[in-house]
Amino acid sequence: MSLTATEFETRMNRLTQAQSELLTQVNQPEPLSNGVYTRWQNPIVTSEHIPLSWRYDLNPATNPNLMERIAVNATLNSGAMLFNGKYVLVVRVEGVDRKSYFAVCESDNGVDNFTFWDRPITMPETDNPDTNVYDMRLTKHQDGYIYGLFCTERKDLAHPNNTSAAEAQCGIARTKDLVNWERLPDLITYSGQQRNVVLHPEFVDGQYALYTRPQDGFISVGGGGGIGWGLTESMENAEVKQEVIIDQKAYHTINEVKNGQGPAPIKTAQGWLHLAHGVRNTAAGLRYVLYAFLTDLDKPWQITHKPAGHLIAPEGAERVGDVSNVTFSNGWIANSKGELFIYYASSDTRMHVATTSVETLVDYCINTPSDGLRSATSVQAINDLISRNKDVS
Ligand code: M1P
Repeated sequence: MSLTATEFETRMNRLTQAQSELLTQVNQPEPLSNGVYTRWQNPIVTSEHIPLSWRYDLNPATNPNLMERIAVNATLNSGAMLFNGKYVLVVRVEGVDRKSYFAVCESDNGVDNFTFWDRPITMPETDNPDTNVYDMRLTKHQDGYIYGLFCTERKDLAHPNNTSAAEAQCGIARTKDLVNWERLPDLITYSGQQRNVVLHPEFVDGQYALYTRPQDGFISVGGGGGIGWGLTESMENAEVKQEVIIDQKAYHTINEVKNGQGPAPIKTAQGWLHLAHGVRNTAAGLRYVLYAFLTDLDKPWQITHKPAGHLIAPEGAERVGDVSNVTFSNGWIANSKGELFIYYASSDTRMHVATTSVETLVDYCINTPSDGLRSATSVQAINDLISRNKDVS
């Protein structure tokens, strides 16, 4: 039984109306923040934000019941930048077929009304086609290009009979307009696999600088891991011959299992401001949280300040999704007023925003005690604070 013409039109109107209400919904900050950052109440990009014309065949002759033909499972880990005065996200859109692709959406104010551009990004491929691409980090580099570094995942041919065996490497593309992308050869490193690779925005010693994340396997970083650092003479044939670990994973911390650089760092007078994710194990599985740190202005590979623990961890409804107990960020935007928009995904399912300022986050990095790695040192830090507070009253 097909819909009548009137029923088809009514359904079309209802779908259009529902999406229009979602896209024009005003977002509000949470009323009381921790003083470091403020979460905003509504998720900013969900699968329901994806344009109807990407999901529905709108022709009554070929889709008389106006069924969704190509559904979207999740909108997650998004690169971010200011572009032509708009707050722009390059969203990882995951279809119900489990394939991810990139799509650009924009907002005037960075906190609501994110609307997708006409079409998803058609990302060119190398001679070795990608099975899946995801988690793009955008870097507006000194050389004039906007680079998108992302994970390209392919079947691990060393294990032909294991249909879960995958290999992650760093795909590289560049653009000037976020629509037309030039695909460059994948990054060559001498680690088994790579994910969470990020391009530093400035040349260092006349070379391109990369934050890497060497890993032995697809999920497990194994004996490797930590946030790495390496230089390459060109991005056209990027090759990091030597990786050094600049932020180790460490026992009984938020990044005991693994970690990874988030977006490209932001330059401040006090150093480079970084956001990263840390992963620990729990009886309920892995827990992904976000943390911040500062590196030296002239030596971006040297950490100068690193607060203990997480900056952002999943809360409330954020805790549940396709991969629960995850916060992940690969995009943030500092505007000309120094306001900072942290874009993060919860539980590999939808996008959120938290706002702060660059100045506030630098203060947080410099003045939050670092991790003493033992319960006794944590108590010592609290006692020091209490003592100083007694002098205040
Ligand atoms: O599922 C959580 C995250 O897992 C991976 O991150 P990492 O490489 O640090 O383990 C990625 O697949 C990421 O996309 C995902 O959000």
